[in-house]
Amino acid sequence: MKKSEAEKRIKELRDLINYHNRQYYVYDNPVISDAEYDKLMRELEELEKKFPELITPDSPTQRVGGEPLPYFAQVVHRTPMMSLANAFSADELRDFHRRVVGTVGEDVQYVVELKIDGLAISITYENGLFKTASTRGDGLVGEDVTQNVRTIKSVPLKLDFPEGQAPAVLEVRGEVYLPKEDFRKLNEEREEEGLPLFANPRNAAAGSLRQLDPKITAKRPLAVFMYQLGYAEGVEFETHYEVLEFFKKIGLRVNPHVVLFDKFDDVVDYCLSWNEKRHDLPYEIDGMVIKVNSLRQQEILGATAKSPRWAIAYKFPAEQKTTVVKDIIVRVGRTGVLTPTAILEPVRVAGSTVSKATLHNEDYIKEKDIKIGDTVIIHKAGDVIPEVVEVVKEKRTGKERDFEMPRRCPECGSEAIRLPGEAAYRCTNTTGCPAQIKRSIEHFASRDAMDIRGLGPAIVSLLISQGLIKDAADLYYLKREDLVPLERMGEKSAANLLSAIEESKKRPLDRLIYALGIPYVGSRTASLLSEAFGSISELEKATYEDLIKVPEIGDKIAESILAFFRQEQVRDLLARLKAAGVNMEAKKREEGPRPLEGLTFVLTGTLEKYTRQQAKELIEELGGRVTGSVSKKTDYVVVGKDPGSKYENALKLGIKILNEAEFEEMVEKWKA
Ligand code: 1X8
Repeated sequence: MKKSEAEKRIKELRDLINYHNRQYYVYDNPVISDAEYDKLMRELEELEKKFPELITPDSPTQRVGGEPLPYFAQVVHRTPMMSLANAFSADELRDFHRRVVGTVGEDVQYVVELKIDGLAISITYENGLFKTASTRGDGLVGEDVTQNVRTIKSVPLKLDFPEGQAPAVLEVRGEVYLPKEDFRKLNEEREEEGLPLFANPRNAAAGSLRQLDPKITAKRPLAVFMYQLGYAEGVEFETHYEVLEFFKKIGLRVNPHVVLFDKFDDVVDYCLSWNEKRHDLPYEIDGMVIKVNSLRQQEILGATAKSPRWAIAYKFPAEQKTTVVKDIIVRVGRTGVLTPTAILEPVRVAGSTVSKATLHNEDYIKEKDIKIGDTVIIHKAGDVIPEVVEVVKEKRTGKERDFEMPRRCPECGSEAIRLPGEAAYRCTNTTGCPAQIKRSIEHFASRDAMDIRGLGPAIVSLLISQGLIKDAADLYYLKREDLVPLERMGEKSAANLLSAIEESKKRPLDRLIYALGIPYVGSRTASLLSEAFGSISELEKATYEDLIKVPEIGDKIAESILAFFRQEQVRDLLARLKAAGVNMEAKKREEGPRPLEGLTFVLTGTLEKYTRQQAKELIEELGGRVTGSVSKKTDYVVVGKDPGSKYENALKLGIKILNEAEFEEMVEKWKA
C-alpha cells in the first residue's frame, strides 16, 4: 500500500474506531461485536506499524503504553478546581436555597446530579484533541496524569466535532471512578495474590490513577463521568444544563441521572430519594450535587475562598454503624486460607443487614486490637464487604476476650501454618479438607466462573453431605433421581438445577480456567491463558517457558499453574469434565452456518422477544453485521415498537424492512 492510501485508510479507521468507542463506552450502546472491533484495531495497528510516521497521539492505538514516570509533574489549573460546601440535611439544603434567592431573586432553576465517589480530574482538549489531564490536587495545582487518563476508555481522545469546528480550548471536569463490581474483583485478585486490599472503590480508583506506570492504570477498568465546564474558548452557553447536553453531543460521558428543577421542594425530594436508591447503582455515590442552572446567576453568586456559592453537595448520612462482636470464627477458603470473621449483632447499614465482617488475618486483628465482646464501628466498604473500622475502647468492660488464630484447620483438624512472607494461615490438607472441597465447588459454580444458577452454598453442602458429589466434575453426572428426594428440592427445582448445569457445559474456556481455582489465577489471567493456549489440553502441556511468554504472567503464576496441573486429582477431574461434555476449547470464530454473511442490519424500536443485544448477537452469530445507522449499504432494517428516525430513513432509501415476525423467521430456523 502506498503511503497516501495508508493515510486515507488510517483516517477512516480512526474515525470508525472513535465512533464505536463512543457508542460502547460513552453511550452504552454498542453497535458492532468485540471481534469486529478488534479487527478494525488490528488493521490500524498494522498500518501504523508499517508507517510509524503516521502515528498521532490521538490515535485509538495510543491509549496504552507510555513509559513509567519518575514523578508527576505539577499543573496549574486555568481556573481553580473548587470543592463544594456540604449540606447534611434537608434543612441545610433549604438554607442554601434561601441564600441563593437572597442574591439572585426567586427565579432560580437548579440542576441536580449524582455526586460520584471517585477522584476529580480536569481534561483539556485543544481543537477537539485530548491534550492533558490533571488531578485536583489542592485545587490550584494538580498532578499531571495525562498518560494515565489517556488509558480510560470512556475518555475520548478526539471529540465529536465536524471537521475544523472544535473550540480552540476546552477544559472539562469530571470524576474518575471504579465500578463496584470491578472493585470487588480487583480486591479478590489482590487477596489471592497476597497484596494489600483497597478499602473502597474510591481509594482503588485513586490508587489506579496515581500510578507512575500507565500500564498499570490501563489494566484497571476505570470510567469517568464529566459534569462541569472548566474553561472554553470558542463556545458560549447560557445554562449548565446546556453545557451537559453539549458534552453528550460531543461524545463526553455524562451521568444519565441529571434533572432540572423549577421548585426547590422538588430538589429536596429528589435528593432524599437517592438515599436508598443509590445502593442499586453499579458505582458509588456519596451524595447529590445541586447547581444553579443559569451561568449568569452563577457568576453573580460567585465563590468564597473555598467553594462556589452557586452549588452545594448534599451528603448522605454516613454508612457506619456501631455494633458488638459476638464471636470470631474462622472460615476456610478454597485454597485453604483461614480467614477470621467477626460475628456481629446484626445491624442495618448501606441498604442491607450486616451480621458478619471480615477481619482478613491475624495481623489485622492485632493492629486494630479487636477482642471478642468489643463494641466496634463497622463500615460497608464498596457496598459489599463489611469491615470493622475501629474498636470503641471506651465501651470496654474488661470482659472482652482475646482471639487467637487456631493452629489447626477448624474444618478438618489438619495442621495450619503461616508461610514466611504471607499474612495468612493455610490448612495443609490440600486434597481432603471438606471446607476446601466445598468452597472450590462453590467457586466453580459462581457467577464469574461457570455461572450455574441455583447452585449456591446451601445446595453444595447438601449435595456433599448426601455423598452425591466430591468435586466439581461430579455435578455433571447428577441425575434427576439423585436430586428429587432431597429436602426442599422437588421436581421443578431439580429440573432447573440440571438444566443450569447442562447449560454451563457451553461456557467459554476462560471461565472454565478461572473456575478450576488455580491459585493466583483470577478471571483476567484466565482470559489471557485462554487466548494464549486455546484449550485445556494445550494449557496442561504448557511448560514454564511457554507460560512466562504470556503477557502479565510471571514466575509466581507460572509455578502455580504447573503445580496445579501436576496433581493427579486435577488430571482426573479434567478427564471427567471432558467426558461429560464440558467445553474445553476457546471458541473459534467461524462455527456453524453463516447464512447472513455479507448482510448488514440496522435495528430500531423495541422488539418483544429479544433485547437489542440479543438480536445483535443472533445476527452476528449467523455471520451478519449490525450497524447503528441506515445507509445505502444497509440490507435490512428490523423494526420493533416505537421505531426511531432510522425507520423513516429506511423507507426513504427503499431498504427492505423486517417486522419482528419476519426477523424471527429469518434467524430462528438456523438455530440448532
Ligand atoms: C464534585 C463532584 C461533582 C459532581 C459529581 N461528583 C462529584 N464528585 C457533579 O457535579 N455532578 S461537582 C464536584 C465539585 O465541584 N467539587
